Amino acid sequence: MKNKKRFDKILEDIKKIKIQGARNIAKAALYACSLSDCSVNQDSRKKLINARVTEPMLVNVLHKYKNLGYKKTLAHFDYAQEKINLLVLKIIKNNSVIFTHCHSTNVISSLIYSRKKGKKFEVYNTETRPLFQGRMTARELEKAGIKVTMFLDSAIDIALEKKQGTRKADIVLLGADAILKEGIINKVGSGMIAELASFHKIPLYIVADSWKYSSHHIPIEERDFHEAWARVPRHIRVRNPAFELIEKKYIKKIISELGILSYDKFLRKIKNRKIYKPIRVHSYHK
Ligand code: RUB
Repeated sequence: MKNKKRFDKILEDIKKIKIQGARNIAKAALYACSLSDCSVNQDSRKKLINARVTEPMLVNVLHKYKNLGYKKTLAHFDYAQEKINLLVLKIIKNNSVIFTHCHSTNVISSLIYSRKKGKKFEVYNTETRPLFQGRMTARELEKAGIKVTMFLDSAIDIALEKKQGTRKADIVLLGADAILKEGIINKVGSGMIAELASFHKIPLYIVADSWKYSSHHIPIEERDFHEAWARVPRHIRVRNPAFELIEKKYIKKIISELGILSYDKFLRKIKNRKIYKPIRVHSYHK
């Protein structure tokens, strides 16, 4: 396949969520960027940035590509994940119940790593309508020998609290699409999980690569309502927001390659880093 065709295919796969999750999207965009050299080709750069608007890691990675090139930028993904794995291993207690939502590679990889290192725990997760990313999570964890129980999104309270035969969750681990000054953005449903976890006194940890940080305003993607109801009767309005903000007050710690840090410590640490200086990209604020 010629580079242009490959670029278009990756772009389409990102838009259609065949490639999903902040990290996979950023990785794929980095590769696509290398195919069309988007450090000079502004049109390709814009197309990638606008493919999923709630993904600052994608923007940060394209910015890094300009300075570091493809291989060095790519190397960051594994470097950060390895660090995160070691930290998550530390906080997981044997025989615990871990709750997660949607499909986060930062979370899943660290759980699989902990399992490989001999930690025994089980995972409760949600199906994550309308696109059911939770099923992918359940399959990947099960394949790695982790006991998984999947719940309907509307059964989150039952999954978190000891109710109707469930165990109380010990911790909640959520990924992030964006880490902002005021809180993180993650898959819709995460806000309800954060509030319920706080109500039940279950600590919520965000497991996320620090390259998801942005000092910009990040728009929340609203997707086509047909994803939620394909043949919706006329005159019924369906909303399909893909993400939502979780205020920092609900977050116990952020686990990134920078350490296990309180929200404010994370922000202080990140402030001095070059990559996080405001990145000027046309159309980013649309
Ligand atoms: C995926 C999602 C994930 C974050 C983090 O949403 O919300 O929790 O992107 O993922 P979608 P990762 O399926 O709409 O892209 O840890 O893999 O970066």
